[in-house]
Amino acid sequence: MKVLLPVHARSVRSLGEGLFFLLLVLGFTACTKDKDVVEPVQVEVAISYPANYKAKAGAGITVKLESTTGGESFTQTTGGDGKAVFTSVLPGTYNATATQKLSAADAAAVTGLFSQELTLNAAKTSLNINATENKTIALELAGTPAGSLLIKEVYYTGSKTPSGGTYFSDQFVEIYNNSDQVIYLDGLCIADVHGVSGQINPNSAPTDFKTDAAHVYLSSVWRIPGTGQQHPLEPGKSIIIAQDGINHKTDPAGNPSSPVNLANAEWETYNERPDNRDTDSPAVPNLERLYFTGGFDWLVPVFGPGLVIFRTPDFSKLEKAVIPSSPTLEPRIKLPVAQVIDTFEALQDGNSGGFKRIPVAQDAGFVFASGTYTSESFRRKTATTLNGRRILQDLNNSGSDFEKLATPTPRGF
Ligand SMILES: [Ca+2]
Ligand SMILES: [Ca+2]
Repeated sequence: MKVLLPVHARSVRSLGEGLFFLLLVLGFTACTKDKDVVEPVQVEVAISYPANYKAKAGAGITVKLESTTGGESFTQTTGGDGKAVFTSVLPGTYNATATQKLSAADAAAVTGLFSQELTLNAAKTSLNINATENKTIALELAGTPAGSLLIKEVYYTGSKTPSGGTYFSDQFVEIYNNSDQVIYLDGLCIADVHGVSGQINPNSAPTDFKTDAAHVYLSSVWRIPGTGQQHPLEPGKSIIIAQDGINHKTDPAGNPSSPVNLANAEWETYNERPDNRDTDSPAVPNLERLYFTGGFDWLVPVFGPGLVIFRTPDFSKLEKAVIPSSPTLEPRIKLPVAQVIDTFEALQDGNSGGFKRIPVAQDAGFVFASGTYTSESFRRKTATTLNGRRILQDLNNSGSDFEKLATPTPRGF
């Protein structure tokens, strides 16, 4: 809208000027209103496979566009050309994801690499979709066979003390045998993945290693000791790894408002230091500390950690990578994704997808808590129960595999 300036406006004071500004404001209001009318756009998502797979395009793959601000969510299936067409998408910020579950036979046919059940994932987060941007989106599906050892529950948020203070020493990770056979845990490693969990500070930036889909970069690494068959884990059973293996509710060094007693944890992360700042609980054996870049204990981000469990033939042979944007910090351990058994990723909030640290093929999504020190915990969903043994869901997607609990349930089942 054009606001015409009366010829005599400059000589007019008070009333005339007031009227002019009124017109100006009305004019702007009208313009803004016109711009608010947004037209849905057509979006085409093309699904492909990695170059080393046998198949090039897959039909019948479910593709999802999900608004990051809640509300709109669209699902489509790919046609024979590997494309899914969404005819009417409201402009906004979306996460685009695709998932394909393959039987052992299909996995062999599609990949030519794996001949066991496989879930392939692809994701692009925080895409700004409008009349000019992201009308065509390319997603590449990839995956690795599901592990039989799984991260079952992660409690990272910490708790509030009775006086409103914050407490984080009660964090724990539970690991579950999802197979039908005994698994020996000797040599199993657990680590937190380098990178911040979201826009926590104005200068928070996604990890420099984000573009390397072939490795995860580890900040601190712990290992279950043993010679090979000293620590069996029965099918359907789990172990707890505690930051501190104490009853956090009753221990004098604990927090009466903590939701957990971890005095019966199988393992704890004891960070031996000259000042003895980390307590060594005599009742709970200590993991081996292979690499450490933390503070006085293995505190994982209360805003949401990236975690991996893995085995590696010789830890000392893993490469150490300097962090490009922080070369003075200790380097991170560069682990090939092929050695990863399972992952968990939590970020600060639903809009933090751009901060993902774990490659999409290993973990297509992420969870988030409603805040720090909320006592909230994340537990893997049960897929089915077979002869009394729970088989937990493992689609290599923390966002869909885990559910948020109001309070942790260490060894709840
Ligand atoms: Ca500790
Ligand atoms: Ca101990």
